[in-house]
Amino acid sequence: MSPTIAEVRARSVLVPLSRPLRTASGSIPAAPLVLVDVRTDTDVVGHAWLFGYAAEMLAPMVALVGEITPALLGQSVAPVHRMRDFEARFRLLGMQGLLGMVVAGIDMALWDALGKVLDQPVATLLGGAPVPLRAYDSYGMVHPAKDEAALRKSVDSGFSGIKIKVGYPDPADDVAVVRGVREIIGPDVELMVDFNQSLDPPEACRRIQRLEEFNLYWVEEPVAAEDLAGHAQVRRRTGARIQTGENWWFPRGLQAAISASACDFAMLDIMKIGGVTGWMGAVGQAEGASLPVSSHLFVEASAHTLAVTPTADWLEYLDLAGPVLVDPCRPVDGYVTAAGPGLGITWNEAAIAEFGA
Ligand code: SMN
Ligand code: MG
Repeated sequence: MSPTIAEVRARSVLVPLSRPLRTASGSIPAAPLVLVDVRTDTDVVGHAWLFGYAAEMLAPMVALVGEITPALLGQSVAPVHRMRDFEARFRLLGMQGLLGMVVAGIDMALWDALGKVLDQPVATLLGGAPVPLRAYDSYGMVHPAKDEAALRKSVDSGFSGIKIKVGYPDPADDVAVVRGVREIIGPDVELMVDFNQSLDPPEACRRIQRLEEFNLYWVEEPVAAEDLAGHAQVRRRTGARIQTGENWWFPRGLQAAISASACDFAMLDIMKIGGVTGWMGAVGQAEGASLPVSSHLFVEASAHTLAVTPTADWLEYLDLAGPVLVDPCRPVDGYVTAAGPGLGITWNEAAIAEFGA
């Protein structure tokens, strides 16, 4: 008899960041997270967390969990079936935005609960197993001189990739910062840059051409996430390897980008792509299109799904939830390995009380 859902609850926290998170499209002073718990009829509790991007999103996300979950009570802890139910229930509205995020959080918490019931990591439930995944250390906008020690520490700790955010008001600053970081990390560490949707296609082409000498591994979100034609235009005109996807909603978001030839890589955000279930619906499309897949944020959950992704490329190491977790997922020699059972998420209740929002 499979366990059933007895209770779903959500709480919100504002978690301090280990490093400032400044992007060309805004800064994030602290991580606004929604913590989702799904308790089963056998009193196993599945956990997941969601990134709200802005503190003012926390209350509506918590309220949304409360509004949409009564219909789940008594249903089986079968995340794929529950996702089908959500898809049918919200067909007219469409699942994106805060609703998409909350549905994904419930999905992740259900997978965590299932793993805990079966005492298996989610990667194992998915037919694989936790494996070491190469990770890149992900920074915001940096100042090479001020951040040199941190950058050197990242490389010395084993990271074989570093990502920085660019898109300064003055294009010359992009060049100066990328040059400075390349000089610090050396020629053998992969360097990715992320414009965070800050440019229009002509400006993106101009700026990318000025960065050609630095052997970038990828150029991420040069234009607005939803401007797939713009991404394709920049990719065609510059020859740069374009990364995008952190803002795709559910697997069809990936499908649209593939149809538009928008990118060379796919970056799946396990919240916006629809949780573990959504991620697994996307990876076959990525494989069919020969798109290397990297994760976006969500270190703990992504380490499970990336482990069973046929075209797995990089795990993004940017820790958001660590302060509210017992035993957060930490990189070892530049690699991250998923922990279990479930997604390996256990709350640090004292920290949650401290950071409650
Ligand atoms: C990013 C965006 C928003 C919050 C954190 C990080 C960034 C990334 O686009 O790719 O890490
Ligand atoms: Mg990004």
